[in-house]
Amino acid sequence: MRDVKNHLLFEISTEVANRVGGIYSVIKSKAAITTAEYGDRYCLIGPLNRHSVRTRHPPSRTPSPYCLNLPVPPISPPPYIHPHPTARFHHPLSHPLLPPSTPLISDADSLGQAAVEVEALEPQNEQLKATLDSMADRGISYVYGRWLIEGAPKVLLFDTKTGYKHLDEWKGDLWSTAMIPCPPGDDETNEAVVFGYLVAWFLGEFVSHETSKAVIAHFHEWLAGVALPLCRKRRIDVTTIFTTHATLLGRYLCAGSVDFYNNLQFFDVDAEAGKRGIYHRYCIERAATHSADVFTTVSHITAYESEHLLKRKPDGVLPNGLNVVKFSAMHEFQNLHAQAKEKINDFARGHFYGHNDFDLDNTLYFFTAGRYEYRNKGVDMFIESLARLNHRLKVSGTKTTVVAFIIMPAQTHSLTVEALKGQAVIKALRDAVSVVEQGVGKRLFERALRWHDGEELPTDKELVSNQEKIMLKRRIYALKRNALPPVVTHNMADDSTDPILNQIRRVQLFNHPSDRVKVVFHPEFLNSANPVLPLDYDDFVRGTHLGVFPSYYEPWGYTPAECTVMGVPSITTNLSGFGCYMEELIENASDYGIYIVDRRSKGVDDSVNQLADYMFEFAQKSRRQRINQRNRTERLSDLLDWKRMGMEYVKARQLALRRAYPASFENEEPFPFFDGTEQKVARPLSVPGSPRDRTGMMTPGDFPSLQEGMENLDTDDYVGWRLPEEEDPEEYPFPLTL
Ligand code: G6P
Ligand code: 1S3
Repeated sequence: MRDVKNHLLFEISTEVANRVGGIYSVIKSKAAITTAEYGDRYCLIGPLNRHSVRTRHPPSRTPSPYCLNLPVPPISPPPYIHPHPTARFHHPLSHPLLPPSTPLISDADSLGQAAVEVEALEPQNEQLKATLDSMADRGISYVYGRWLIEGAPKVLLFDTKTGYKHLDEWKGDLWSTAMIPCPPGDDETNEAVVFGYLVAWFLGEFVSHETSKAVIAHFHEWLAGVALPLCRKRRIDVTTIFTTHATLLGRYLCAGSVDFYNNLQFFDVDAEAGKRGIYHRYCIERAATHSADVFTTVSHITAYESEHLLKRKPDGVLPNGLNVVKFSAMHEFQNLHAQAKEKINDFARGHFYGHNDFDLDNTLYFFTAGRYEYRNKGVDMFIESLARLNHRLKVSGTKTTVVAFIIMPAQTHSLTVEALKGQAVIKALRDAVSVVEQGVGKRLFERALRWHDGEELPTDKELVSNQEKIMLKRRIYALKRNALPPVVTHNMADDSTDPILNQIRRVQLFNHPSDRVKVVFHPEFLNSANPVLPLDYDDFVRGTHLGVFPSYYEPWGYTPAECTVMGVPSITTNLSGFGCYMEELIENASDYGIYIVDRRSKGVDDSVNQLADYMFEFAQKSRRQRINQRNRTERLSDLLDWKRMGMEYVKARQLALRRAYPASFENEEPFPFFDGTEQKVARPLSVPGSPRDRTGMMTPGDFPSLQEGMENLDTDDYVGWRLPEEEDPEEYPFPLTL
């Protein structure tokens, strides 16, 4: 009988060491707690992305044959990694496990992709070595090593290209064993098939070598799901978990114009998938769902959706966490806000040059960000609400200005000349002022040295030279501009049909001086090397006042969660997993800077008004109120920490082991998966309480949360979390600039 206590864990996803979207964030941020729990019994498996993986070889030894398992000459890089002219040396300052800096060869930067670093290793585990050797003998290449992130988990990255010679055979096999068709011309599905067959091959061989310990294989999303029906058909002795982070049909249906949530139980799923040309992909997703020992998803709302679209009720919900870094003092994150906001102020000075008729000290920065899914991510609703907010702010006669950023990558050619010019003219003005400052200082100093009793102090006219005045005037004239400040920072590949631009045109938010809401669409992800808005995403978020994410389809939604841990209030919806989770957990979440728009029971117009109300209400807050609210928001971050969320994964794995090896648990107490209820976070002390009925489940599906029922377990690290007592707002140890 296999040892279930010291079981091994493989976690499989196409986003292992491969930045694509939200699943990458899940896997990367969770690595630290999973390696803390499993140590070397944990290994992530993914496909090798040649463009973004940099492989490091410790300099003291010959490059490991387990990096790509090809015969590698002693110093030159493995054959597929092309030395890049800008190959750099990397200093792993933050990683205690790593030896001093070792050379890295990269071709990632030139492609503009996020690079990930893997230190190649030889497997110490005999069974793993035997399995990999056997696959290598049959021509399969891979990288095995440590992913150099917090927790440094082991990773096995298969070079799927080396499996393509079997593609036709494997597609035929998938049809005969699981009745899953694979039409030609779908590269993504081909990739999923090759990866799935490699993983099933690996797991099958591995458990034939490793016969003493139980093995859990945890798969994420349909793209990694092909191996699941294969494990079942081949009776591979592993226990499996499948977590879906969205459903294929859900994403497609919501992006159209259907009333998704009211019709979930009525969709003819096969026909809908067929109409959209994704029937074969849907078959993979559904087969993975039904072949897994344990099926989970990331939120209750997606659980409900999965039950109807994938036809299996999930065994539980595994909400997404974050790796929360706490500051020792509250004011530290407040200071970071002020510093980052100053950088956004610099951008605003340049972008709105010639129209800087609003006071930056009385300006609020709102933003939305994410993948460009216009309707699913609620950008349509955001822009409509901004127009209503603009109207209400104008009518109220306020001096407050809102600058609303939309950060969503689209097809672009380059930054616009206007965007670059804006920053250039401001820089030229700043340089000119600095030259004048130095000149005036020098002259004042000299005059002060020669000053005699009764003599007048020099006047401005004497201190500023004519030449300097001319230079200043020229810089000031350069600030003149006939057109309005642009809405978009880049030249769009398809300006006339872009949905965001068209919506902005429709509501006429053109950055007119009379507008109290200005709009900036930045159709590219942020990074600190950007000449126009030189900030990394995290720093940008810190500098803003409010994140706005009115999604229609959002299984979880990392963007508002990230805002929360950075102490930035945000607006989300009760159609997002995160919004539902917070609503269920916190009484009056808006007191904590989590505003939840009702997109479930209200009509579209009412939801738009509610969003506009929230933004208007926020714009009325004094600076002191904003500071207090940020403190409260930041205090919620422990709620989202993997130390707490990770418990759901622990429970899912327990369930998988119990289902596959019930005999090993015969004498054990039943594991309390679904009983009990979560303790709610009470209102903050400074806000008067109002009773609220919190009974009833949040989705009609009535799904259990694996988190529930943990109250009685002896897991102090994870549960028993209490909101820290609120500080006296009068005694904050930092200046309150009002
Ligand atoms: C932080 C800083 C304060 C600053 C404030 C501005 O709290 O510590 O010094 O006054 O940010 O807040 P605001 O909401 O106006 O950007
Ligand atoms: C999915 O990524 P998305 O943005 O396509 O998975 C994420 C991680 O679970 C989740 O946060 C998001 O809501 C899903 O939609």
